[in-house]
Amino acid sequence: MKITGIELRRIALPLVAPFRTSFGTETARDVLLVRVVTPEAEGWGECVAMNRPLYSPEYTDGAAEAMRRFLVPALPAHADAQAAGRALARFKGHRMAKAALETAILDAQLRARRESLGSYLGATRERVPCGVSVGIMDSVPELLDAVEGYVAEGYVRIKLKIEPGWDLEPVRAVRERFGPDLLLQVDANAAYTLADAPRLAGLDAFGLLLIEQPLANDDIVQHAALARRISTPICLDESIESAEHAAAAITLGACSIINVKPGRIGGYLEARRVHDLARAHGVALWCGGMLETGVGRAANVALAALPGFTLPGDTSASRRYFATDITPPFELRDGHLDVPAGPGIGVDPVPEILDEVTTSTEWITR
Ligand code: NPQ
Ligand code: MG
Repeated sequence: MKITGIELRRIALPLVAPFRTSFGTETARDVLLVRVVTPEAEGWGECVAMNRPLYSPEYTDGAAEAMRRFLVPALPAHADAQAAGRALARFKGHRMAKAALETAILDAQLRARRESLGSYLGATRERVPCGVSVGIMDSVPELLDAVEGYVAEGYVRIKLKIEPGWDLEPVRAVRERFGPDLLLQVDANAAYTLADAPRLAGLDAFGLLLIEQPLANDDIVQHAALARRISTPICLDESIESAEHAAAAITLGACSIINVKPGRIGGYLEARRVHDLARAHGVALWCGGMLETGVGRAANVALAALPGFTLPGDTSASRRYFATDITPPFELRDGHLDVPAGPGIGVDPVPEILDEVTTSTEWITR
């Protein structure tokens, strides 16, 4: 496939409400989109980097710079997603930047041959059950109201963001209010250390599905030690940046569940590798979220339809985050989202909406 042009586009989308995690409070999403133009079709990719390196070392301006300076110039004139992935592999890190570029190429390639991303990846379902991630709040009553709203919308699983000072009390309150059948899990975004093991063991009483990334990004070994001291299953997010990391974490006993975010691990091809590996080892998977627009959300929903994704993901409806999405909105029906069936990622940005939220555009040449 000949790549005739690559456009970077920055958009700004306000969030419907501030989203607070242990690493900070976000009120808007500053997103970098990649559009790949070929003679047969166009393809879209969304870079999931935040505009500050609070979740991982990548950030939006850095991803754009990596693309324009190193990644795009390294692409062969003719490339499919596999060849692009190989050409980018010599550059260390920058997985979110690589993922966005590779996904745009994959989207163009699949649109050209009229195959859906779900079909290409090996999806076995037409719709996926959805969970929702609930931010840290100022008070427990406020949290209970938020959870009640999401349960009423149909979300089949609730994830509470936690941090030291906001953990046992909110979890106990939600468990008491919504009962033992609510699928409930927590995400610390790396806010604890192994010295907090006694406090984290206090969560064992609440029947949680899992605790996500309690310790630091590079603490895979310490997660294995923690796993021996608590009974809540450990799920890794930030720590897993590749299939190799997943293999190491599984071997060490650092996690029994993995949150797969294609952006964090360098793309959908690597996500399929993690899927196959984890499935072979009996490690459960679910698809995470990075407050994606419809472009990134569409691709995540396709991935979440693979057979190894046995837990509900953070693949929430568009309105969880945005009053107006740049694609037709993803809407929850009976707690599920439909997997797009059209070619490629199966959705297109609405030109008028896209133009309205665009803050800059730039063509990069090879
Ligand atoms: C997680 N996501 O699983 C992340 C973290 C996260 C849905 O909980 C802007 C951009 C704000 C990306 C906040 C969810 C974000 C972000 C949180 C990612 O750890
Ligand atoms: Mg997480």
